[in-house]
Amino acid sequence: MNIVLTEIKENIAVVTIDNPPVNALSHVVRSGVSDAIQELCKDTSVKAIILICVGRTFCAGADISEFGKPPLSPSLSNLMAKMDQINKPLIAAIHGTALGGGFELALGCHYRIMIEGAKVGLPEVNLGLIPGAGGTQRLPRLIGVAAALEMITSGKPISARKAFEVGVVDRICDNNLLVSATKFAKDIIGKPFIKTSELELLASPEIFEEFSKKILKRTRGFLAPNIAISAVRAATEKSFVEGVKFEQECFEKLMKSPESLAQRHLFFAERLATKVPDIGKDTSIRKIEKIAIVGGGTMGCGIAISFLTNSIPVLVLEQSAKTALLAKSNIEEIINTLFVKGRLSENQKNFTTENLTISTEYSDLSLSDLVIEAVFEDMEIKKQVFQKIQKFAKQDVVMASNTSFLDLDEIASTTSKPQDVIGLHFFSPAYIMPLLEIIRTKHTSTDVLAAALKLGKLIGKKTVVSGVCTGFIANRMSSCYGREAGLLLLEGADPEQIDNVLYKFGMPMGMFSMLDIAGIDIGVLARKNIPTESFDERAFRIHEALVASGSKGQKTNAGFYCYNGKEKTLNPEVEALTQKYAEEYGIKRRKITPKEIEERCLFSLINEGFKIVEEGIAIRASDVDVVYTSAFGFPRYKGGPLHYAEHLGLDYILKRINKFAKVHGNRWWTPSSLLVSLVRENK
Ligand code: T1G
Repeated sequence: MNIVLTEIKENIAVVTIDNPPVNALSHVVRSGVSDAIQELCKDTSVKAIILICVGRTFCAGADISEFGKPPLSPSLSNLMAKMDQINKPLIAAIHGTALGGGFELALGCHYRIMIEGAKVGLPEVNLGLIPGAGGTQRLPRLIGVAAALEMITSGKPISARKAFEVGVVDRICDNNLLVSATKFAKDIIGKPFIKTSELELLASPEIFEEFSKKILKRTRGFLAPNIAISAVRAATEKSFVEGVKFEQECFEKLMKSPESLAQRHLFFAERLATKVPDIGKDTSIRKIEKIAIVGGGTMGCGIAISFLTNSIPVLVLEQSAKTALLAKSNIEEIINTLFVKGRLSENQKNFTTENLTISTEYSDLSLSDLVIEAVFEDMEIKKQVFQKIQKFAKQDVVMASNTSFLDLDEIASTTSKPQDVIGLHFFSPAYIMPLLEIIRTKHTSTDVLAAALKLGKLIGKKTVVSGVCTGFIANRMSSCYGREAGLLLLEGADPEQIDNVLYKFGMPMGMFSMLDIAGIDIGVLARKNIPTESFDERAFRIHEALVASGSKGQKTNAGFYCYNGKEKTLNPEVEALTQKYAEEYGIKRRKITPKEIEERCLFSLINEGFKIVEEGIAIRASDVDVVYTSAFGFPRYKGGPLHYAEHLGLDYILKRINKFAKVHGNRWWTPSSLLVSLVRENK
């Protein structure tokens, strides 16, 4: 199979790239295209060259699997420099998603033609990089500095229509891409063409300072976006050649940065997480087309929206006409808000109203392939719901629970078909949070698990498979992090000090601010359903006392903080409660350093993550990183708790855990045996 094939017809050359799965610009592709262009330049019969790909997409970027390995010539930059010398028009014919180096390859051509529905983008910042093949120099020359800064620092692709509007694409065509590109070539043969690199570019220096301020919040802690700004600025202050040189220097520095290593780790980790050892390409997949959700509360409505906005019809079952109506209006209100914010298309909005069915009759579940219960987090209630689902749904219905920590093996054992039971743990709000924990019970059959993985991808979720334990992966780890924060409160830190340390580390917000937003009562209620020995009740006494006094968080204008409009101040109740319970538990309060706060919260998280892997609850360590970055916003530029542990040094982590064990006891600080063995192996 030729990865790069050249054909010449009627003095138009077509260079076709065929490098599945995404036509990544691997060394073989770069060499093939370079050689092809060299030959075609010499062939005077060739009047135009079309660059096109087969398969699902135009080149989707440099080959990320080559990163960190010795570079192989020609580099993408060498190829782009060669293309810049071409003496005949080069046309990029784009379908699918031309991203990163793929889009840069297209920018290095003189013309671009795109299929309607295709996308182009420079997502390098998602990998902790900046475009490294001239993108920061060519894109602003084509679409202007402001639009280029937005595209490059957001990493978000744009549609063919938008690309045509901003002038980075010359023509949009129907699905006959090669036919359209050939016709376009004939239209431009003989006409003068200009190189992107020769386009003039001017901009005031202020635009860069203002833009850097504008993106400060959303890029906090990330290196690449601001370096991208400096590379685009270089395009306005240096010659093209010097600008490309500056871009390359920045790119190479970022390539070696811990931030990029962390973000590239997550790129592959998120794809690896969908690979389950006993689910192969030939594993049968249970058919799931008709989906029903029992429970139209916050979670049920959020889950319904996740399906509806991905063109999957949903039936929502509620207990009464009143609650059914409420569920319907909640869903419609959220859909409308998303639409007004531009987060949904007109089609998605219309699809939802036309494909949401609300019912109060269990008999309406008779045609459902999948029924997800999203009722109150109470074991008995869930068991009753599963009994009713079995009674009214069809024989091979898949029964899923959205429980966030209850024992799914126990729930499955109450059904006559435990092999058809699975957990689909969405995070609230379900239509926004990217993670879907798929809980595999000891009975879940492979065709059901395969169907859940397929469904997760279909609705754009990052899926991670978890075994059954209290809290599965996400909440089990979060409870350790929360425990240490609660104990530190009793030991002398205050909520603000703890929150500031965690925010400075890179978490989206501190533990107590997060509890106030989510509602302190959620955790208090959850702990009533789990064995008391599975958590340290001292760490949550203040939470319980606050909830008992009505301070449940932002929704009651008081929790760990008091909220008065935009003003947020420490709740004085907390200090009094802290004193009271510290005394009750005989805890001598002391000054606590930011380092201790950070290490106790994060190392407890890391230790639990290693335990989750060693127990086989998570299939692999990188799955834990996917969970914690997607569910709780662990900074992506640190790669997730276990990647971060590797970066810090496992021996250091173990040493500190042993120290905490000495001071605070072994109950919560027994080091994971996997961690211990990894340290021993690394010695
Ligand atoms: N290199 C190598 N492998 C890649 C790849 C890439 N760029 N992109 C995807 N794959 C693999 C992926 O690991 C998976 O492998 C399979 O393809 C399908 O991917 C110089 C330096 C294109 C939108 O960041 O966003 O260019 O698991 O499951 O959901 O400036 O892949 O099957 O073995 O994601 O249909 C810039 C990254 C690189 C694009 C398709 N480009 N890729 O999504 O499939 S840096 C990117 C994606 C760069 C230049 C810089 C998506 C996709 P496996 P998938 P998908």
